[in-house]
Amino acid sequence: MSFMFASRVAFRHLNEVNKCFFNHNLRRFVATKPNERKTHNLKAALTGVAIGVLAGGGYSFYQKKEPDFSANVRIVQNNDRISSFPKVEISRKIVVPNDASGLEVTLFQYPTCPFCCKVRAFLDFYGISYDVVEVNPVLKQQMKWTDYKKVPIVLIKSGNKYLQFKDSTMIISGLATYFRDKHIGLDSIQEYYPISQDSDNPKKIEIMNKYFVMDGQRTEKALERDKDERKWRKWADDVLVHMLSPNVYRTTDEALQAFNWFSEVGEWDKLFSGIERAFVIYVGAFVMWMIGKKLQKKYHLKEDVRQSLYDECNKLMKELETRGTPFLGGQEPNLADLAIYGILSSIEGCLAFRELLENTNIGSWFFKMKDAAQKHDGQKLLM
Ligand SMILES: N[C@@H](CCC(=O)N[C@@H](CS)C(=O)NCC(=O)O)C(=O)O
Repeated sequence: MSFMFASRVAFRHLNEVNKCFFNHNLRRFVATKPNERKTHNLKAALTGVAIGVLAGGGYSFYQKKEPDFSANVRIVQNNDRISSFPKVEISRKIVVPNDASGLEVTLFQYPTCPFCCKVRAFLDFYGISYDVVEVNPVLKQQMKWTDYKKVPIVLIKSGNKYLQFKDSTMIISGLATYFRDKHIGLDSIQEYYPISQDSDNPKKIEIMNKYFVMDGQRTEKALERDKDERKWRKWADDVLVHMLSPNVYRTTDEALQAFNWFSEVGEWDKLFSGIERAFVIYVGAFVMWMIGKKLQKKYHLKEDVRQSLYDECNKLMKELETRGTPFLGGQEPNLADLAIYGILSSIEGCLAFRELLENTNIGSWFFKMKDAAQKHDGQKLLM
């Protein structure tokens, strides 16, 4: 394995989705199919990557310019649907008694991906039963049926077909729209969320209106509430989420601890052989520690990255104090509470989270949210 290849793999692909703690493109380190994996490939990869990483050759990717998305955009109808359920194994079923949604939902996810945690927070709070398909983060065989290459993705049964809801925010807004007004009909939900696609790079898509929950008959007051809810949902996606990687990977020890936790929660012992798992954990932790430093600069976090995380969480606490309500939604959590809770829950097993609890009051809100989600408190709102 050449130096260039190793450094490209280690850095460019790890950076691709830098918001996620573990960038799942480490798959290229491992042979293409489980039964084709060969130890010598792994050794070669390990050596090559180690050299690439240590020499720092992969840093070139940071100089790459982000493609200018708005330059050449076309709007396409969001009507992704498939006629039969893909041939994938359901990893587990979350069955909620008295599920009032009437929906058949399947969530394709990585367990510690913050965007997947957001969707789970929503589904759990509203007491929606769903099937989970754990996607192998390296081989991604479970995603072969779709052109969308990210998780979460949700399939919803509608008649004799399945609708694809892509992007955590759209999944939540789409379902919330449906619950607000079931007359809209499941099949029509996607129409509210057209896709803007970069003509030069069709894989680069953005879902329009994704923060909007649709409903034609909103009162003035409700419209104001919706606006506030969107503001905090956007804050969760655009600000809070960027606090995570630099904090979770603050030191090499923390990065290693985080990767061990991902391995435990993601049951990597079932996905990888012992040596592969150790490889992914050690190399991944090291690379993400380096990327965490870059992200700290990119998002202008303080020298002490913990402080930036505390500052952002304190903004939420201050807002709740000013409002005098337990949640941003008032007496009940709204979509903003659920998004923030979901994102933070993705680091619950990390030192950064424990220290966040010790240094801010966010725990009082966070555990109320956890309780509400676990007890499916939102179920009554659907009845
Ligand atoms: N905007 C998307 C972001 C989703 C995302 O970036 N997911 C990451 C995992 S955290 C992913 O699937 N990356 C591609 C990969 O792992 O190959 C959302 O909110 O759902």
